[in-house]
Amino acid sequence: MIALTRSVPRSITRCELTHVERAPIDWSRADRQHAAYEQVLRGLGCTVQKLPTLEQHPDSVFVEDTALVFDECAVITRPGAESRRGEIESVVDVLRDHRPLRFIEAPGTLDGGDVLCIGTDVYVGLSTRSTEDAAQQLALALAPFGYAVSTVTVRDALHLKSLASALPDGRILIDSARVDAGVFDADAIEICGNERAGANVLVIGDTVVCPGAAPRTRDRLEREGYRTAVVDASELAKAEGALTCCSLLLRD
Ligand code: CIR
Repeated sequence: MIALTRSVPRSITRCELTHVERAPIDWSRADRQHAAYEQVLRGLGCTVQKLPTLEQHPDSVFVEDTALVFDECAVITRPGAESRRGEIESVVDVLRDHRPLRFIEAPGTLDGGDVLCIGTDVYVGLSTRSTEDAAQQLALALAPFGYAVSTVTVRDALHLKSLASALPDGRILIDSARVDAGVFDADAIEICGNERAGANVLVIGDTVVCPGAAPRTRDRLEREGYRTAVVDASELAKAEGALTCCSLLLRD
C-alpha cells in the first residue's frame, strides 16, 4: 500500500474553516503530529510517498480532498473551496503513473472527504463543498467498473466522512446524531457519547486508526473485535482536518 501525504505548510494558520471557530494553530505541534501519523502508516506496512509541500495552499496537507483512488482508476476532484484548486496539479503528476485518470469538471465540485466507499457502494455527501453535478460525473466515471453511486445530504459537518467511516468488515462507524444510519446499506456502530471526532477513522488493512480525541469510541471498537491504533490529531483538528484527510491510499 502506498500512502501519499504532504507536509503541513506553515500557512496552515490561514486555512479554510466552516464549522470550527478559528483558534491559534501551533505549526510545530501540527507538524510533529503529522510526522507521527506518517510513522503509524509505515508501522502498518504503508510506503509513505511525500507530495511536494505547498506553502501557497494553507489546506494542502489534507490530500484526501484532491482525488479518489480506486483499483481501476483515480478520479481527480475539483475541490469546493477555490483556494484549494491548485492542490490537484501535483497529485495528477503522481497518480498518472499509477492509474488511468478521470476528472471532475466545472461546474461540479467535489472534496474527497465527502466520498465514503463501502465495497462497491459509493456514497457522496452533498455538502458546502460537493455538488449533485459532481456526484453524477462520478457515477458516470465509475459505472463501467460496477460501482453504484448515491448521495447523502450533509448538514452540521464539513464532509460526509466527518460523520461516518467504513470499517474493515463492511460495517460503518457513525455519528447518527448528525447523519441517519438508514441511508447506508451497512450495519453501523455508533460513536461514543459526544466524541464527534471519533467518526472519522482511517482503515489500513485490518487496523482501524482512531483519533486520540475519541478514546471511548476506540474502546468500543476494540470490544467489537477490531484491532486499533491511535494518532493524536488535535492540532490538525483546529484546521477542521481529521485522519482520513491526511493521506491518499493506493494499492500498488
Ligand atoms: C478545509 O476546509 O478544506 C480544510 N480546512 C479541512 C479539510 C479536511 N479534509 C477532510 O476532512 N477530508
